Amino acid sequence: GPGAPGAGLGGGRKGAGAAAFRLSEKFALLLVFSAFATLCFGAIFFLPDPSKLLSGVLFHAAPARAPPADPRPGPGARAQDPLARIRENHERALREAKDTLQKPPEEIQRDILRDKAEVARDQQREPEPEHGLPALDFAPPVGVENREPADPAVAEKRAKIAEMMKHAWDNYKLYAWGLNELKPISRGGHSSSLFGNIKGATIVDALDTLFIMGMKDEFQEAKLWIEKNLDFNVNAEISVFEVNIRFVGGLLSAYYLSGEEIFRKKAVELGVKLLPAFHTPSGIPWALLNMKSGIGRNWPWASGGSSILAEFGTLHLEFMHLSHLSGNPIFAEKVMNIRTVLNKLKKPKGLYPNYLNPSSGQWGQHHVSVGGLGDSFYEYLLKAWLMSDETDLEAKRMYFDAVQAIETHLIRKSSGGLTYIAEWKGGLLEHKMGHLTCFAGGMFALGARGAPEALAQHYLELGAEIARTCHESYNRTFMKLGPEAFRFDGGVEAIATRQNEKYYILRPEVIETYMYMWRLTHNPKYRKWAWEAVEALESHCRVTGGYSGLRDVYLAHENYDDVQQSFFLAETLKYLYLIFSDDDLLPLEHWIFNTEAHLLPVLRADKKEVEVKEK
Ligand code: DMJ
Repeated sequence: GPGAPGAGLGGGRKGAGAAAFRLSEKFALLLVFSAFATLCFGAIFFLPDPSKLLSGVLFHAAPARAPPADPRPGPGARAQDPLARIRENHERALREAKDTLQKPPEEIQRDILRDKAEVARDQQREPEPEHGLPALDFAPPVGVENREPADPAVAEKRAKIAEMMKHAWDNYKLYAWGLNELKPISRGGHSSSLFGNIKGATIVDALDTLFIMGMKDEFQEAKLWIEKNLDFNVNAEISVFEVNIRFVGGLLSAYYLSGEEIFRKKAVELGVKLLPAFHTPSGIPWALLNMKSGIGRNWPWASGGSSILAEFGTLHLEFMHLSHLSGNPIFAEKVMNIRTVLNKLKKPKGLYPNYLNPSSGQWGQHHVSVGGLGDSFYEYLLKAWLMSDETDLEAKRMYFDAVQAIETHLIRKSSGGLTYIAEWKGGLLEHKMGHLTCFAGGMFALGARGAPEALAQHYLELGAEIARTCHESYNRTFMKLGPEAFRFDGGVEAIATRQNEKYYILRPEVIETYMYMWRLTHNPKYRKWAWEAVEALESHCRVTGGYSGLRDVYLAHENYDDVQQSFFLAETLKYLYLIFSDDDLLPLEHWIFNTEAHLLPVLRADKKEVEVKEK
């Protein structure tokens, strides 16, 4: 009733008590209203997206490169604590709403019209997927003759790796043909939401490895499947990054090796289907795209609706080739615009944060990583320069500037003498290195070619040190295969301390670094380490139905994850094969490996259709 709150506020004075009563009533109503408003905000921002619930991807949506959740309190704790996260997001939503409201209505209207006009302009220039392609003289590929290594011991090892490929392929064919990946224990198909309803990831990812290993019949059956079944008209959301590196990359590579038109046609057709991902105010593409509707969005977990550096920064090589093969500059323009946006932004301490908001064109959270969420962005800067026949000087400058900042702020040496690359969380270092980060050894060594003479040796040595650290991460496990992430704190070095970081999913990065180090130094230890990995894969990952990942590499018994990842055939086995081949198979001066180990030839300066110039 009306008496109680008034008595509490107004003491004994009757008139004042009544006024206070009305006031407090208003106050209580206000409280109820704001609680209700908070709940609504909570519902808008934190209830799961119903489209995901329907497609059943809610619990599988993390991209291959997303680091596992960090349960520790400390620097990362704010993001982990659900209440803190709710508060943070709520405040951000209010800030954004306020920003918009502060604009005069004409300005808001102008912004909307400008965005719409830009999108419409883009759409008009986008080719129809079924458009014909210009005739192109196919240049025979360099360095694909499959000669036996001169040393019989090496030849024997190489033959063993080809046999591993056959085992992986035959079982995929037997139990999961046409589906994305194989479940080697349950012997069936495995599908990942990363590819939406696109099918056949293993077939497309394996194409060039089959070709290089001389598995001609298998290559032919893969080609036939692609001709008849590979279909991109799917009404489902895909990861633009994953589809680009595996499908576009795999098809381009197969074309450049075999000259078969079907691969060029399919690659360009898919490239066109990916173009709507760039329909954002800044031109920084969405992470996720519905291939049918052309509607894009970002991962719901990514800082304030941001796109991810390693995702939008890993389109460049493939898109430059799409322009080259289609004669349409639109693909190259899209990725060059990403550069323009990046070059306009101020970088904290010269570092590139992992998150960039495609609407505002501004950085999200200041987290920096050479592993998950950042990695292949740096790789593609270096390779863009190499692939342009060393003419893309802007990419070269961006690469070396970034590496310099990484060396200053992220690279450290442990007390035991192991060099590692830590993660940067807004200025605080997390002394953890991911398996994914291990690719950087090869990248530093490959980059030595472009460094000033005084630094070339330094980069080669840095590559060697990272290779040694990553080898240690393998050597300090029971299975002799490396964990997903390892730490340099709490008294350990190169060891995983958290249960959710102890798994190995047949990843290639450590072997990839051995491959570059072998090619660039010919130090026999890299072949020795690669062979240790082959033996470990054979002892612990090989099963009757193919190859499986492991849930804990520190245990004495195998606990299989029951997935044969498509990158095991695209990358892990290809890099192993190259380590035991002579250098004239796929010489590094002629071929660039995309981040899924697919082969793209250097675009010779005199033959290029799309010119890339320093701004
Ligand atoms: C692959 O898809 C690629 O190597 C990508 O760059 C990272 N993740 C996997 C392998 O670990």
